[in-house]
Amino acid sequence: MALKKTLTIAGSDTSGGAGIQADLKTFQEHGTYGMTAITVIATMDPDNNWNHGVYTLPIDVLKEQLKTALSVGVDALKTGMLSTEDVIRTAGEGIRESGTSHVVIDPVMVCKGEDEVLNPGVVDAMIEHLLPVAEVITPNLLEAGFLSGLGPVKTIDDMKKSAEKLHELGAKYVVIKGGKRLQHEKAADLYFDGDKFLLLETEKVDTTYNHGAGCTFAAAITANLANGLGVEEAVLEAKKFVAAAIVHGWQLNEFVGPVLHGAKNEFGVPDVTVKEI
Ligand code: PXL
Repeated sequence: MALKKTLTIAGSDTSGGAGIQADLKTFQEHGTYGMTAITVIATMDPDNNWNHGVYTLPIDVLKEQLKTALSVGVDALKTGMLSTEDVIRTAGEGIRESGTSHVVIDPVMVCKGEDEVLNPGVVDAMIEHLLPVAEVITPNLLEAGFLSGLGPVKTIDDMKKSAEKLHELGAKYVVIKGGKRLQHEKAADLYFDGDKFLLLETEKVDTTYNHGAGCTFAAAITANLANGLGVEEAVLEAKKFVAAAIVHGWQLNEFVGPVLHGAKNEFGVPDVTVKEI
């Protein structure tokens, strides 16, 4: 059987809920064949409040991985945590040279709970190397604010302005994840295709067990694109997938609760409403 092939260029989350671990689990749940190019290894310190260590792999090791995976050929790929300008440039060049058209850029700049941007130079590098190859970009509010240069994004109106800017910068489709910081009564994400805005809403879930939600959402979009869905449908289905995963988030230890990547297939999906705004 020929499976659709998906690739994640991202960091390893040793705790298993986010990063390439989230991506592979999500690819698998969508029946695609997942491959990886690992950029960094993230560790968490149980003796220091689960503080993250981020260890960037040598750039040649990333290049070898990209050569391996892209020589196979992929139906869709995503990026996640790219920790340095060098890593971003290498990923961007690899993607461009591969000619892959289904490219989902998840511009990870901070891990949940930590508000330091990985490294300030990454913003400009993402604009230069990743936005132009992005079929879909999936920033959270913070990342959308940095990339669009518009500063803090807090409202649906701010999200719309930021989405327009990211589209101008080259991303064909923009999906801004509302998350907890959004001033809105529902959990809402904004979709912009350069023409129309859609608001995707679910009921807010009162949980802190949502580690890996962003990676899982972007990975589900990637797998849906690989499976031949159009972008709008790929995003809507991915929103259902991640909403279910958040509803069934669970406690891994005293520090972290990951989403349940397989929740949609096991338990079904919560309601997602879509309206043009
Ligand atoms: O959730 C963002 C994220 C992405 N990638 C890796 C991570 C994290 C957060 O912990 O560790 C590797």
